[in-house]
Amino acid sequence: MEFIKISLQYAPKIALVELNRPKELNALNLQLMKELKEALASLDNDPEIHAIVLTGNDQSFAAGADIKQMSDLGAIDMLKIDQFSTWDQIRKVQKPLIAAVSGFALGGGCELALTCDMIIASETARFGQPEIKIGVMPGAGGTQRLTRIIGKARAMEMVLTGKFISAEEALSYGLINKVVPVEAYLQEAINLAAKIAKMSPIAVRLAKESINRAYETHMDEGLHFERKNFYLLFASEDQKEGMQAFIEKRGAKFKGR
Ligand code: DAK
Repeated sequence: MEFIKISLQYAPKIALVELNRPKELNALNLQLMKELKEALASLDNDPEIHAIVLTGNDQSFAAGADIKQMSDLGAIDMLKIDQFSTWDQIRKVQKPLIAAVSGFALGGGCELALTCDMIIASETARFGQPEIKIGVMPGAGGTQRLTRIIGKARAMEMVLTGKFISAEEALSYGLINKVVPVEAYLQEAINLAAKIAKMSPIAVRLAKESINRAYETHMDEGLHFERKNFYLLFASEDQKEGMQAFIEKRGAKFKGR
C-alpha cells in the first residue's frame, strides 16, 4: 500500500513511522489512522523489524482526532465508521512501540502516545485531553489508560478542564520516560529502540505482553500469566544462547527462535 498521510523509514531492525499532516498539526483523520493501522500491522509481521518508533514532527506529534472531519457526524455514523477497531488493532501491536513526541500530543494524539509502550518527549511537548472544550470526552482510552498511569486526581483535572501539561510535568506524573532537548528526542527514541532490538524478540514480545496484562487483570492472574510466558521462553533457542553467552563471557547472538 502507498502511504500519503504517514511515511516510513528503516534502520537495521527498526522502523520509524512518521505522521505526515503537518499543516493540520497531524490531526488524526480517518485516512491517516487507516494507513497507520496498516503500516503497524505489516511491521508487526515483518521478522526483520524488532522495534517501532512512532513520531510526528517538532511542532506536533498529533493535535487529536480531526475535528473538522468529525463535527457533522452522528452517533450512528461513528458506529458505522467503527474507529475503535482501528485503535484496538494499534493497541494489539506485539512489537515494542516507542512514541517520540514533540509539540502537541492532544486528545487522540495523547491517547495514541499512551497506546505506545514508552514515550520520549522533547522539552516542547505538551500533553492534554482537551475534548471537554469541544463538548465531548476522550474516546480512545484517555479516561482509562491516563487514570491508571497518573491517578484519579490528576486525570480528573486534565480531562475535566482540558489543561495541557508540560513534558516536565508529564515526566513527574510517570506518563513518559524521558525529556530531552528538541534536537535530540527522535534520536533518543531511536537509540532506545535499538537497545531493545538487540534483545531476543521472543523474550521482548512475551515480556511486553506480560507487562500489559498488569493493567488488565488482578495480581494472581497476572502472576500466573507471567509464569506461563517465563516457562515458554525456556523453549526458545534464544534462552539457551543468552545464558550460554553469559557463561562464556561473550555477547549473545539472538535469532528470534
Ligand atoms: N482537527 C482538525 N484540525 C486541526 C486540529 C484538529 N484536532 N488541531 C489543529 N488543527 C488545524 C487548525 O484548524 C489549523 O488549520 P487552518 O485553520 O490553518 O486550516 C491548523 O491545524 C493549525 O492550528 P492552529 O491555527 O489552531 O494552531 P495554534 O498553534 O494556534 O493552536 C492547538 C494549536 C493545537 C492548540 C489548536 O490547534 C487546538 O486547540 N487544536 C485542537 C486540539 C483538540 O481539541 N484536540 C482534541 C480533538 S478531539 C475516537 C478516538 C479518538 C477521538 C475521537 C474518537 N474513536 C475511536 C471513535 C479523539 C478525539 C479528539 O482528539
